[in-house]
Amino acid sequence: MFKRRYSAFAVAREAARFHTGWERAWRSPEPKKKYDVIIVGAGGHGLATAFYLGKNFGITNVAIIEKGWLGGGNTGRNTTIIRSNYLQDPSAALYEKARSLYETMSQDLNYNVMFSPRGVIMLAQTEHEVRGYKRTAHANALQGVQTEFIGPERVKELVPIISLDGPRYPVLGGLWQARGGTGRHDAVAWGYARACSDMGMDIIQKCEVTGVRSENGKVVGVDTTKGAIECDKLGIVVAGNSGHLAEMAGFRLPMESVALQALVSEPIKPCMDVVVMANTVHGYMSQSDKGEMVIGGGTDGFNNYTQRGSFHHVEETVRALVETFPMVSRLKMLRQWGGIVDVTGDRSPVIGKTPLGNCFINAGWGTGGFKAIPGGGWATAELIATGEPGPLSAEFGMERFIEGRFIDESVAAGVAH
Ligand code: FAD
Ligand code: PYC
Repeated sequence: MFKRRYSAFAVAREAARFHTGWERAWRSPEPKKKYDVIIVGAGGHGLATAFYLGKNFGITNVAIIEKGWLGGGNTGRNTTIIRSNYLQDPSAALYEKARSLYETMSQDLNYNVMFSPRGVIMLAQTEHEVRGYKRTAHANALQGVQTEFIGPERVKELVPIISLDGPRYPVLGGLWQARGGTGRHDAVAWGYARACSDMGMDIIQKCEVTGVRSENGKVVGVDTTKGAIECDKLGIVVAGNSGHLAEMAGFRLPMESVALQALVSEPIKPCMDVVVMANTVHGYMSQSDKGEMVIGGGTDGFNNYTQRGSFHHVEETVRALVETFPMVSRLKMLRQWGGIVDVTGDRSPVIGKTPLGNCFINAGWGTGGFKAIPGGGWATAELIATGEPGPLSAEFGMERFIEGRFIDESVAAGVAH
């Protein structure tokens, strides 16, 4: 697949010639008149969908159309937590597939995505949470997902900087997934983009889709800021902008768009080598390889498209973190940003058909779709290639909201909701 492989030998060769020989990682072509498949949105899910269309189904006459820069949406704005400790069987299957694909992603894409399975703890700080996480651990055992409920002493062993006796909520234990962790978000987008480009797919950046053209109940193409482009099949993969794209295509979605924000501290010496999520007080934290503490909290309580987030959330999030890790009170915060997430009522995504026969959608990942990128892409590629959902996405169609067949993941969605 890769015309020029990245390797230790390539790094040495380029060092010897002052790095003059590196090629661009992906091409930046002008759009063709027509493609077999157009994917709208070059975030992780759009790029992964295109990648698996090529890799698993040999479909490479594909354009991925992006209004900004690839990975510049939520994929490049998230806090990179990867875990598969969900409750319901369809979710556990989808998120565990994704987690397992992360394990080999650097090799599969020949691109270092810095997957770091350092372990994730979701703290239990009320009796209700203890019961909820024990239930999840039992469900995960049946699903083949490795998690365990651990007591407060083990939490303290794993996270020496934690305070077990918070001023409001003590730490009563936690749901521990040792093979959860983090990855480098930009690298995930860049790795997929390079692989798609090498397969001959066109990634068209700075090109906004402004309309969806249909005839007799089928999509025939899209209008864009670079002109009209025809296609046989359309995939809508635009996260917080899903409602807009659906409106262009003439249907409505059971989703809301809200801002979710994150912040990082100044870099400090290594002090915490696992990811900790404190869902009751609404804060979470991990430490990046650069030493910054990566911090986040809940979503804004109202719908908006600001890609920024409200200021009072910063205060609430830091307060939650100071309760949990008193040392945070001595940290300076370096920068803050936000993304627009697409939230469904049952906190599970939609991967499915739409009222237009050849138009498919991957959306509704809310605050938790980074971890799902390879699995979501895999399932969406199968859906687009065959026209029918495969085993991974069978339960995730939009019709579940009409049939009352919810996949309730409000506990697993956790801190950010
Ligand atoms: P995106 O990456 O947003 O990609 C969609 C793309 O579509 C964008 O690039 C956008 O520009 C493009 N687009 C939109 N409209 C158009 C148009 N009209 N024409 C062309 N292109 C268009 N998830 C986790 O699993 N773990 C976490 O720790 C985590 N933390 C988060 C923290 C924050 C602050 C945020 C905001 C999100 C977090 N998430 C996390 C959620 C995760 O980032 C998203 O669920 C995931 O990135 C969604 O990927 P995507 O490819 O669907 O969307
Ligand atoms: O889904 O694990 C997650 C998450 C953490 C912070 C935001 N989303």
